[in-house]
Amino acid sequence: MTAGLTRRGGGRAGLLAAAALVLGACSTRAGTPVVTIDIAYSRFEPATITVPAGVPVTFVIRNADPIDHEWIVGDDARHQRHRTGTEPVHDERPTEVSIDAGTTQTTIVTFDTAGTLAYVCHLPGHEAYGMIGTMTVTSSR
Ligand SMILES: [Cu+2]
Repeated sequence: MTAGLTRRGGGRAGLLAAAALVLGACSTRAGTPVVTIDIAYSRFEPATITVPAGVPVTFVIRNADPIDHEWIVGDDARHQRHRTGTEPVHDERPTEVSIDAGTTQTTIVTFDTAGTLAYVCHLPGHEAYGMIGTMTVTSSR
C-alpha cells in the first residue's frame, strides 16, 4: 500500500532513483545496475535511461495498465522489423519482453557497445501514441 502511494506521487523521484541506481552500480546487491521502468497510461516512466555497456543490467518492468504491453529495446533496424512484424508474444529474447496487464517482468540485458537505442511498445497504435523511450548506453563506468 505504502509503496503504491509513494510510486504514484513521485514520477520524477522514480527517475532520479533509477539514475542513482545506475550510478551506484557497485553498491547494488548483485553488483550490477537495476533499472525499474513503470508503464502507466501507455507510457514508459522513465522515458530516458542511461546504462553502462559491458555489464548485465537488470530491468524490472511494471505494467500498471489494464492492457498488455511490450518492451522492446534495440536500434532502428530492430524497431523497423517489429513495426511490420507479427510475433504476438515475446518471451525468448532478453531484449524483447511482453508484459501482460497488471504484471511485472524482469529481464537482464548486457549491451556490448555504447550508443543510443530506443525502447518501444510495438502493439498496434502504442508507439504512435507515445510509448517510446530512449536508452543511452555509455562506455564509461
Ligand atoms: Cu503498449
